[in-house]
Amino acid sequence: MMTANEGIPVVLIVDDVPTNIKVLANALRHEYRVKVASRGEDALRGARLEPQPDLILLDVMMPEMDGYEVCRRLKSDPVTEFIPVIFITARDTDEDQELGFNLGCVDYITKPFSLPIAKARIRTHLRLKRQTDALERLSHIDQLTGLANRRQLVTTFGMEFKRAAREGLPLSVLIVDIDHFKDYNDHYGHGAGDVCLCQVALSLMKSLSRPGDLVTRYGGEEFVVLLPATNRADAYALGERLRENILQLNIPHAFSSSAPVVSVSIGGTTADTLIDADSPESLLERADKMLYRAKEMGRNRTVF
Ligand code: GH3
Ligand code: MG
Ligand code: MG
Ligand code: MG
Repeated sequence: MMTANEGIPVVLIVDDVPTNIKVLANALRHEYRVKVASRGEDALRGARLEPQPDLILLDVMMPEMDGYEVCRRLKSDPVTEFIPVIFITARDTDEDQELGFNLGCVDYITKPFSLPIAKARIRTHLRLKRQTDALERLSHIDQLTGLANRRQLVTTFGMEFKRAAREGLPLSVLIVDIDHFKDYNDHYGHGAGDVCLCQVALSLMKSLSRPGDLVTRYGGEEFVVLLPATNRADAYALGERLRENILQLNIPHAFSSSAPVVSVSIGGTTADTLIDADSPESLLERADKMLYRAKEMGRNRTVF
């Protein structure tokens, strides 16, 4: 997955002829951040390096690796596959252009070309890229709390699960559920309920310290915390810390039987080494069973 650039778009120009690069770079550098490469290998490297390009202008005829091959490799690398490519080339037959589009380019500009028209097409594709990035970001974020959402959890959990299996590392999961939240809504109002959800979300986020940890809003008043490379003892201790930090928010909840303030129950599970029968779903099920037990035992506690 690639990270989107904030602010000025980054354009990578790839051409083996320095004057060609100069012409394009001069035309674009006032509007964009320009990166250049004169060889296919350098282009592939430059496409992976931060800041990643938002658009690649790709010459076809180059010694060693030609532009078509560069495009093929960009599109088969998950890190670069979504960067739009525009060919700019003297290879102008229908077959050439068809090949270019089949390889996944978004546009094909034949030389000689009109600079204003090329710039207009570049602008169009950068606008589309910005819109796609914005939608991509939104699709993984919960609107109310700003946390990652369930869709993001599914993606990340799948990746972390595979990684844990490959590297033989433990993987822990927590489900955090607000206690008596229906009563909270009923007595304080839905608006106050929303504010409470945001405060709990922020507390969870702030309580996690490792960059690999992920906290997501899983559903209404339920949050799932994914803890890669974390053993049972550490995951339990973290659960207790999350729970205590939420208690300490001191959000009054006069209608809760577990505490006079908003509290959470946490169900957790750890796969020390993953076995064949395990899956992200089975781990979540186990955590959910533990959550149920925590509720039964009186809430405001962490159960593994
Ligand atoms: P328990 O202690 O057993 O978890 O009880 P509970 O009342 O928290 O559980 P229940 O599942 O009965 O109720 C969950 C409540 O969460 C009901 C629903 O109205 C509320 N809720 C879910 N999503 C939102 C939301 O986005 N905003 C607000 N304000 N409330 C929400
Ligand atoms: Mg060339
Ligand atoms: Mg619930
Ligand atoms: Mg609840």
